Amino acid sequence: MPYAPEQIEPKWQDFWARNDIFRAEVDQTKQKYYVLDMFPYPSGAGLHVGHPLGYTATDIVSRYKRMKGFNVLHPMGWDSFGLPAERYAMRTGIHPAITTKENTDTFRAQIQRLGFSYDWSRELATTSPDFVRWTQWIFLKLVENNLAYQAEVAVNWCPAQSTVLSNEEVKDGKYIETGDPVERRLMRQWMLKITAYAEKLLDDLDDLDWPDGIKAMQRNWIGQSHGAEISFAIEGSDAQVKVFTTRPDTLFGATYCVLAPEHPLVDAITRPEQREAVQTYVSETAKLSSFERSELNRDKTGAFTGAYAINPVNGAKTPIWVADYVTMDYGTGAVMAVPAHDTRDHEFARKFELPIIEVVTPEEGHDVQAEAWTGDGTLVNSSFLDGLDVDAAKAQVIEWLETEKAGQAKVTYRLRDWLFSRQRYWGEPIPIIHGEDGSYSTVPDQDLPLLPPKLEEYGPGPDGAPPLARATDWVQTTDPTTGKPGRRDLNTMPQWAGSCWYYLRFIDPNNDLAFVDTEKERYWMPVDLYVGGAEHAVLHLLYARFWHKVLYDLGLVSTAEPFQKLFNQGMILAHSYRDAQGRFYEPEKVEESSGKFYADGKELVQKIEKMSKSRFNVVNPDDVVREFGADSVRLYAMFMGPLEATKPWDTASIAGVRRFLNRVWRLVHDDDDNVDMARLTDEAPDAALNGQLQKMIAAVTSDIEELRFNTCVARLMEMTNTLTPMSRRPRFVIEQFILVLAPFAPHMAEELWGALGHETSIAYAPWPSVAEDALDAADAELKEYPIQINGKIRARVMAAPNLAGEDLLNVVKSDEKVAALLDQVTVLREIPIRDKLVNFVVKG
Ligand code: ANZ
Repeated sequence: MPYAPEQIEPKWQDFWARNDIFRAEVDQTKQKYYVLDMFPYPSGAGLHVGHPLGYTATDIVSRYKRMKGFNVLHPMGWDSFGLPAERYAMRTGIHPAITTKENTDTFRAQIQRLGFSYDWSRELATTSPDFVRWTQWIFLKLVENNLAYQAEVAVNWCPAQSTVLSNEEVKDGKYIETGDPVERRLMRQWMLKITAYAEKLLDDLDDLDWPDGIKAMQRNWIGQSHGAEISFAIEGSDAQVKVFTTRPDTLFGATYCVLAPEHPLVDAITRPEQREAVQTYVSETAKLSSFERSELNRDKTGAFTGAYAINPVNGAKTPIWVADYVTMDYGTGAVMAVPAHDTRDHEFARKFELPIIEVVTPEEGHDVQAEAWTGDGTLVNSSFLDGLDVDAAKAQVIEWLETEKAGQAKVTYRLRDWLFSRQRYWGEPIPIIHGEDGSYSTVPDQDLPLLPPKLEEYGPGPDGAPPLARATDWVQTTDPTTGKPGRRDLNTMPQWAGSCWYYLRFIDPNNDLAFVDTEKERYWMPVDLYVGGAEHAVLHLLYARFWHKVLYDLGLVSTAEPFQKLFNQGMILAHSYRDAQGRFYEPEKVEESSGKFYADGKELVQKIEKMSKSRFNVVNPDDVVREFGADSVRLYAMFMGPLEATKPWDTASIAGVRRFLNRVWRLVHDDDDNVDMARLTDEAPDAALNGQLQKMIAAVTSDIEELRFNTCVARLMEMTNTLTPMSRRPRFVIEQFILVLAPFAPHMAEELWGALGHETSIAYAPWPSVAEDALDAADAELKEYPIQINGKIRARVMAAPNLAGEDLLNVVKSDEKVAALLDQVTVLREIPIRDKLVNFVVKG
C-alpha cells in the first residue's frame, strides 16, 4: 500500500476524537495559549477554500504550541444568526433553525475532514437557546448601566431589505452586503453608547499586536479631532449657537455661521420674513440620503435665517445660515464658517457672496479670495493673535475663550452610537417589555432566553413592520415589574451581537450559572492569537472590543482587551475564463494551447478573480481533500504564499505538494510499503546532515512564531530532498523531521511516528530544540550545485557536499524549481558531475 491519505486520515481523525486528544482544561501548572479563528457563518454554500487557509494556520500554531508544552485552547463554533437563512425561510416557509442546523452539520463535517485540532467539546452556536440567553443577559447589563437607550433617530433605512442598518453597514449610500440603496428615516430604535468608549477604544489600540492597517482603520473610524467648542450669542435672543471647530485660531476670520437643517435652533431663530425659504430648504434636504448630502463635489446649497450671531472675540455680527453641508451628527451640528481657510466654506461664501477675510498668511502668490488657504502660516487681522503661528494661536485663543467663558478646548469623535435594533426575525429578540405609558422593563434573568416566537411567515410586514409584530400572542404580555399589560419589543439584535462575546463562552461553554466562570476566564483570557479576514477590521473587531470593555468595567472579565494578537489572512482568488461576450466557462471545459485558452471553439480570456458561483471558479474543499488528501490541502494552503497575501488557488499545484508527501512516506517505507528498516540507522548523523537538520528546526520554529508558513513548507521540502537519496538515514534525523512536520501534515506525522514504534500520539511529543553549535557547522557544510539546461544555468540547489551520480540526480530532481523546469521539456540525457553541477540535455 503506497501513501494513501484516504485511509490514514479518517483513521487518525477518529483516533483524536475517540481519545479526546485536543480536550483542553484549566491547568494552573501550565502556561496557556488561546488560539481563535473568526467563527464562520454556516452558509448554505458550504465551506469555501478560503476557510481552511486561516484554519490551517491556527491549527499549525495550536499543534506547535502543544508540542512546546503550552496548554492550548483551540475551539470552533458557528455564527449562525444571519440573513440568508431568514431569506430562505421567507421563500420556503422552512424555519431558519432547520436550515441553520443542516448547514452547520455540513460545515462541521467539512472542517473535520481537514484534521484540525479543535476541542469539539466546546462547540457552540450563537443561535442556541443557551447562548442567546447570555447574549440577552449582556445586553441587559448594558441597559442597566445606561449604555443602551432608545432614541428617535434618523436611521439608515434599506427599503429592499425592510430594515435599518448600522452606519458601519452602509457605504456610499448602499448596503454593503447587497448593494441595495439606503435612505434616511426617523425611527425609534435601540442605540448602544459605544461613543462613551471612544477614547478607550482609541488609546488601547496602542498596546495591541495588530496589523498597522487595521489599527489605522479603527483610529480613522473613531476619528478623534482636537479643537474647541465656542459659543456665539444670537442677536435679540437668549439662545446661543455652540460651534465645534478644529481651527479656533481662525476665529477672527469667521464671516457667517451655519446650522445643520435638523438643528433644533433653526425654527426658533428664523425670522418671519425668511421662514418660508428656510422651511422649503429644510424639507428639500430631508429627502436626500446622507450619501447624497455628503458628496464632496455637490453644489453648495443653503438658506439665510435672517438671524445674526455675535462673534465672542470681536463682537462682529455674522449672518446665520442653514446649509446641508453641515450635518447634525457631528460636533454640535453648527459651525463658524471661515471661508478664507476652509474649502467648503469658501465655495459657499463665493456662491452666496459672503465676505472672505484672511487671518492666516498664505504662501507667496496664493490669493484667499480665489481659493481657501488651509495650510500653516502667521496670524493676521486677528488682534492679540497677530504674529503667532497656527498652533500657538490655537492655544492662545482657547485660553482667552476659557477665561471669558465663551468656549473651551474640546475633543470630538466621528464615532457614532451603535444602532442596535433590526426589524428581522432570525436574531435575538430584544428582551424588553414596553408599558402602555411609554416606560419599559427588562425581561427578568430567569425568563431568559427570550426566543423568537414561531411564525408562519418570516418576512417584514407592511411598511417595514418587524416580523415579530405578527406573533400577537407573544407580543402581548405582562410587565413583570408593574403587573400591568405590556408589549414585547418587536426588534431583534444585529448579527454582530453573538460575535461580540463568543470567545468568552468558548472558555466555559456549558455554564448554567454565569456567562463564563471567573476563574476560567482569568486563566484563558486574553485570546493570544486571533486569525480571520480583514473585512472585519472595523465592524466585528470594534463592537467586540466595546462589549469587552464594558464587561471589564463591570468587573466581569479580567482583561481590558479581548484579542492580544490579530492576524489577517489574505483572500483566495481563482482563475476564471470568459469569452468575448462575457460568458463564463467552467475551467474543466477549457483547453490551453500555447498560452491561449479555448472552449467551444472560442478563444477565452483568463483572469484571476474572487471566487463566485457565477464565474464557475469556486473551489470546493471537499473535492480537493478527496483527490489529494487533507494533509496535501493543508500544506498547499500554506505553501501558496504568505498567509496575509491575496493569491490565486491553483488545484494543479496541489499535485506538487502531494508528490512531496509521497517522498516523505518513502523516507520511512520501502517499495513494499513496509517500514524500511534497512535504510534506518541508529548512527548519529554527520555534521553536514545534522547542521541542515538544526537549521531547519531553527528556521521553522521562528517562522511558525511569525506566521510565515510558506517558508516552513519550503524548508521541509529541502530536508526531504536531502534525506531521499541517502542509503542510510539516521533515525534521529527522520524522527526530528517528523516532529517538525507534525503541525503541518498531522495525519502523515502520526502515521510515521507510529510506524517508527511510538505508542502515543505525536500531538504532545516535545518540539525539537535546536543544537546551536551544530548550526554554525552547517553553513560551512552545505554546497551549491548549479543546474544547467543545455549548458545554461537555470537554477541552483543547496545540498550536502560530495554528492554524485544517482544520489545527486535525485536531490536535484526533487527540487520544486528544477522539477518545474523539467516538466516542460523532454530530457534526453542527464549529466551529474560529482560535487559540482548537473547538466540536462533536453528537447522542446
Ligand atoms: C472653523 C474652521 C476653520 C474649520 C477652518 C475648518 C477650517 P474634522 O477635522 O473632521 O473634525 N465642522 C464641524 N462640525 C461640523 C458638522 N457637524 N458638519 C460639517 N462640518 C463640521 O472637522 C472639523 C471641522 O469641520 C470644523 O472646524 C468645522 O469647520 C467643520 F479654517 O471650523 B471648522
